[in-house]
Parts: sequence; C-alpha cells; structure tokens
Amino acid sequence: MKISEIHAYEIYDSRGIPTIACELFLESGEHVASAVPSGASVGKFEALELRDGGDRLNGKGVKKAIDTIYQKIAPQFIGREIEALIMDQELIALDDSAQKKKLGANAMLAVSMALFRGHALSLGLELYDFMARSLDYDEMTMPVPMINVFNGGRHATNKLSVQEYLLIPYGARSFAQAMEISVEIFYELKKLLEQAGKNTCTGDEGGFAPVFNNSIEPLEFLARAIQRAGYDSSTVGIGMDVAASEFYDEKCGEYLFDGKRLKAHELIVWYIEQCHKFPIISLEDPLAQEDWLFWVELKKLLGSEVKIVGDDLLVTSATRINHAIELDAANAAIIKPNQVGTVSEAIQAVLLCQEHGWTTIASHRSGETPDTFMADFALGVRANYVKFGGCSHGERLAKYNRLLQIEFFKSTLMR
Ligand code: 2PG
Ligand code: MG
Repeated sequence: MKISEIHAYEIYDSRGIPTIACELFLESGEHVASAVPSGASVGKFEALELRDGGDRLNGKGVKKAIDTIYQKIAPQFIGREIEALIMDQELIALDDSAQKKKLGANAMLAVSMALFRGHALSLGLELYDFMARSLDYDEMTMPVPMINVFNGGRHATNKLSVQEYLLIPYGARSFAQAMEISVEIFYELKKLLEQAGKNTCTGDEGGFAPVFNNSIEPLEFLARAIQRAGYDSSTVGIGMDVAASEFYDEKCGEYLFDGKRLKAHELIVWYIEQCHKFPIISLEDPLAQEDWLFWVELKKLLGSEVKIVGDDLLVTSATRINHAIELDAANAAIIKPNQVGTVSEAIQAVLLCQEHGWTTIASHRSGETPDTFMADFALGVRANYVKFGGCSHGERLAKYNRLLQIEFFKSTLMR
C-alpha cells in the first residue's frame, strides 16, 4: 500500500510544552497518527530535539522540526509502497550526526512511529503484532508494570532528591492483576499520606509529590501501603529511579543528596542499606551518567539481587549499551525511542540487551501525550517491564489501559 500524504503540526504535551503530531495517509484513504514525548531529566548523550528558540512559547516551539518533516523527510516517502523497516533506515541515513542534530530526533521519531503504525495498518495487523512478526517472535508475554508512586527530582517541586519511587507487582499472574494490585496500593498510599497530613497532589508522572524529610521516608510509606493493601515482597517489589546525574556536581565529583555532599562510595553504602531494609528490586540511574567505575562497583555489590538499570547512562544507544556490557556496569536498560530518534534504533537496543541476558524496560517520558505507541512497542519487542507513570493522569493510564485491552482480547480469543 502506498503512502499518499504525511502531515505534521504542533500540539502540546502533558506539561503544556509544544510537541509534534504526525499523520500519515495511505492511498486507501486510511490514516495513522503519532505524537512525540519529551523528557525533563535529559541524558547528556541523548539525541537532540529540534526546538525553535526565540520568544515564542519560551523557545520551545517545534515549527522548525515540522518544516524539516515537510521539506526533508516526507518527500522521500510520499508515493512509495510503505516499508517501515527500510524507510526507517533511510531516515537514519538522512542524519548521520552523533546526536541527530541535522533533522532533530523529534522530527525523525514522529515520522518513524507513523511509518510503523502505517505499515501495520496496511497489513491489517495490530502494531504490537506487526512488530513481533518483524522480529520473528511468535509468543508474547505481558510485561510487568513499574508504577510510579512518588515524584521528586525534576518531576516535582518537593525537593526530593530521588526522582521516582516505583511499585513493581512482579508476582501478578496477568497484566490485569498487576494493575489491580498497583491501584489498591495507590489507594492505601493516598490514605496514609492524608493521615500523615501530607499533600496528595501529583507530580508530572502521576505519582504523589508531597514534601518529605529525606529519601528514606517515601520508602517507609510505600512499604506500609504495600502491607496495608495485603501484599508482601513475594508479590510486590520496590524500584527507584534516582536520576543521579541531576544532583551530581561534576566539578568536585560529589552527589548533593538529601542536603549532604556524598562521594560515590557513600551513596553506594546508602543503597546497600536501603536494599537490606526494603524489598528493592530495581535501581535506575543510581550514579551519574559518566561515573562508570562506580557503576561497575555497584553492579558487583548488588547486581545479583537487584536490577541495575541504565537510563541516562545508556540513552538507548547500542554503542553505550555495548560499552556497559563490556565493563559489566549494569544488567538492565531503559528503552526510550526519543533518546535515539527512530523506532528501529530502539529495537536494536532491545535486541542487544536480550542477546546478553539483560532486562529491558520500555519507558514513557515525563512530558507525554495519550499516544499508546510504547505499550505496543513493549509487547512487540518482548520488553520485560514497562514504566509508564502512576495510577493517575490520562496520558499515563492510556498506555497501561492499552495493554489491558490487548490482554483482554488475546485471552478472550484463547478461551
Ligand atoms: C526517566 C524519565 C521517565 P524524563 O528519567 O526515566 O520517567 O524521565 O522523561 O524526564 O527523562
Ligand atoms: Mg530515568
């Protein structure tokens, strides 16, 4: 089926920041849409977003990126038979710069996502099914959600050092049960916060964002909520996205954590202590994005029990993941297509992780739209976990709900 038109226009994400919507039309008249997410705690090595600069919308406009789609990208593909994998390679070839400076990762990803959706539609397949078939995966398993319950760091104004606290219902028998467990704990947490006189407003990713005295208090609240909801560590684990690059002082090589200046080894001791006290099973970006030696140290000390997850460290880049594999610096990777600019490169990152027995976590960004692409992506590439935010905010739940929809119809068909 041929592509007849590609359009792009400016929309706004969950923080009111402009982003790109792309619509691709097939010659049948059918069409698909995509919308690009955007991060706040952005890794130094991520592919770059093209933003307009100037006074309009605080310089965050994306009209230049939209012009790039109309002038440099769309003309390559219009009138041709849709072939997502081949066209994605052509897209990559259009910008050979290290961080996609020429076209902008936002412009590229908008089209890349639309190509995958359009190709799936042209074959009459669901997106996840199209992706799985293109990888020759015939059996699919539902990923486990990592649900954001507390927001800190750059995602809230509460001055909490740790960016995200996550509940991980890994013992659930289905995605539906995993969501049910998570929501029950979310309700308990709200009650506990209310009883403690704490604010229950939510941060950027739909987790609560009250003021805490230190980074241990949220762990205590979460552990109590898990218990009060009737669960224990055989079913539910805890994760943290520390986003440590955000509080790393590069000049002195120290971490400004909980009002103190810590050396990397002191922060590692803090992690070890918390892992002994709480059922922590995942630590994302526990150290800064260039503090490789201490990543290796932490992986040695905790890697057999805990997922040591690279996000800013790896930025979904095959080159950086390969380096981490060589050093044995982590055992899991966050996968975000907008960190590399195309869906194909994100798939390559997943395959590399899978080849080396690493865990993969398909992730949203803190600036999101209701686009559910990442839910299908996670299932199609067989990611082990998904991290789509908390049990509130429509743009977060849209993605969890998409997985519920897929699971419902798959199990209904099997019955
Ligand atoms: C992260 C992400 C998503 P941001 O650090 O993992 O939770 O945040 O999109 O702001 O980089
Ligand atoms: Mg992160």
